[in-house]
Amino acid sequence: MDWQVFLNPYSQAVDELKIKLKGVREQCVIENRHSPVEFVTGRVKPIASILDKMKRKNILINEIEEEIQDIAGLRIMCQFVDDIYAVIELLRKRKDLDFVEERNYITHKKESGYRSFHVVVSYPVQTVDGEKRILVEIQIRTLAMNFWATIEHSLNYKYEGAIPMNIQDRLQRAAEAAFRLDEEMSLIKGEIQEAQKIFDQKEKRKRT
Ligand code: 0O2
Ligand code: 0O2
Repeated sequence: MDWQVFLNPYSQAVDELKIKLKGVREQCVIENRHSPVEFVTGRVKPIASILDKMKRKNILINEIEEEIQDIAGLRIMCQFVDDIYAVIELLRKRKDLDFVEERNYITHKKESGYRSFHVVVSYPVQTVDGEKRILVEIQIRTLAMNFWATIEHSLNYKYEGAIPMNIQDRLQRAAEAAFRLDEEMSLIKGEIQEAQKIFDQKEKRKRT
């Protein structure tokens, strides 16, 4: 298996989608509209993580293209829960990707307390040998969900998946606090957006 050759289209897809999704924010900022996209990150899954997942899920090397859906991964962070659904609608309308699967871990949060909306899309990459469609996982979450998931991910790494009970309890409580934070922010969404519009206009005037 030549990993460099295999992963190249995935890395191309991540780079392209990062630019395209950041473009959504740019357009909104230019047009002085509220952007449902706060920021975008992306990565190609490291080879060691692909091998781990193959082992854990009994996936053969010739099955990874179909069975491992997050070799290319994008993450879209939003300010408000409503923005997540706006982003999903926006993605659904795009002509450069097709939805394959949706996983709503917001209405169905994971046992760990994890919340996010996952969409798996099929994305066409133009290669020297023609078009190649690959699967890309897009995770869409609020800043609060991202904060929680980032911390939980590091703790899982530290404890190699066996987080002590007392810390698990704390994480559960932190997840509930993050949920309440999202709810509180939604209640004053109008106020916040108005303030941000005024701020953005001021910033724009400074630059022109
Ligand atoms: P900017 O100008 O900082 O917004 P790249 O290839 O440069 O696009 P890179 O370095 O591969 O991106 O990093 P990654 O992990 O894909 O994305 C990190 C981006 O997320 C950076 O933006 C960070 O600034 C941004 N980011 C991280 N945390 C926050 C946050 O809490 N709020 C906001 N608004 N942005 C955050 P860039 O691309 O460097 O551009
Ligand atoms: P990375 O690169 O570290 O993010 P799975 O069986 O859980 O591995 P599945 O069912 O194919 O994967 O997909 P799922 O559950 O929709 O998405 C898995 C990804 O969602 C994980 O990727 C995480 O990014 C995120 N995720 C899912 N559950 C949790 C959780 O409890 N805590 C945190 N912090 N993140 C979660 P990986 O594989 O960890 O890769």
